[in-house]
Amino acid sequence: MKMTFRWYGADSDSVTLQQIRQIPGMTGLMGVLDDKAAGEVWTEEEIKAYMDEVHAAGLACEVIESVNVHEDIKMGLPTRDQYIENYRTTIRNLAKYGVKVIVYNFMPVFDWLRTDLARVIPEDGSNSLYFDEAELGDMGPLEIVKSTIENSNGFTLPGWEPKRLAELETTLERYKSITPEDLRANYKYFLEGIIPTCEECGVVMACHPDDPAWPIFGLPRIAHSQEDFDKIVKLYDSPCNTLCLCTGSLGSDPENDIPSIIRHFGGMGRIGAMHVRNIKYLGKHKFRESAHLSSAGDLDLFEIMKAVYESCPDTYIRPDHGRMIWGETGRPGYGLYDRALGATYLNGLWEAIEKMSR
Ligand code: DNO
Repeated sequence: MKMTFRWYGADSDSVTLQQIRQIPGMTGLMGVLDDKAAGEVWTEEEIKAYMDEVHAAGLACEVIESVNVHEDIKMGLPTRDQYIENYRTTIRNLAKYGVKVIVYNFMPVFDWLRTDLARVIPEDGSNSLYFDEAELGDMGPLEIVKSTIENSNGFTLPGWEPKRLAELETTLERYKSITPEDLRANYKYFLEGIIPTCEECGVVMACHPDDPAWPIFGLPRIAHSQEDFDKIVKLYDSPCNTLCLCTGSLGSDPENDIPSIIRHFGGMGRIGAMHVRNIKYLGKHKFRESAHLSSAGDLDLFEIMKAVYESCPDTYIRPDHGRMIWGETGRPGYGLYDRALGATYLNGLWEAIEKMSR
């Protein structure tokens, strides 16, 4: 298991590389070029500048996240071929700088979605990301986007780039005639376009699950259960077509048995990366993100790490979103302290599992 940390770049992260380097056991990053819009080529110069900075700080960066897929690809528009070509160029460019895994998603319009970015946890006064479907209904898509941007402390959030959101209304309208089957067919077309390139240059694609793990605003969503991912891995049968197993996204639906899903896809060699965090269920389609510790939420992190150990021990892991604690402010979900505690806890579980398995 390689422990990593998400970092948005010196200009758009409240956390520094030096701080990340000092987290025990931290080997590298899941990096991102935060200002790239979906569909744009990530140029060699941009990638090199990011990598040089990361390497100079003594960290590796073999995983890149959020190479976002243009909506025209998801909607199957004729303009998709150009965007797929751009995606191929980005894959080649990233491979030249040592990238082995690309984490992306195939969610229409929205990446992850929450109704509150800083819900106070009454027990200890910290705050975390929170979701309540009832609040979502009251707000509607435009309002939720507006409030997400307004409450993100000035940081852009993954998948919420302003350029993409400017056309929100038109895009939502267009999706009305797209069924989950259409979306899957468009996904297949995309994979047929890019996986041969991945095979050529040794890069694995890892699809992030829908977050939360059910359809929202009537949009088609096809990546939130074992059954969904069974279909996805079959859309293009290649070891380069994998999933990024995000415990908190899949885990937002209590029906998803995370350790068993890890064993299922890990055993097939189809887990390219993992995001590990915990969730506290508060009712149907209502949850908040908790500290990583098993007893703080409803997921069993020991069982999760054990399943990783047994079925995909070499995967990349990052502690996922953290709460805001000790007065820290920053990008919601992406402060330093609680994610560092999360990494330390996961490393502790790992050491115990490893030694007990000898
Ligand atoms: C949320 C992240 C996601 C993830 C993307 C990958 O915090 O886990 O935004 O990076 O879905 O495309």
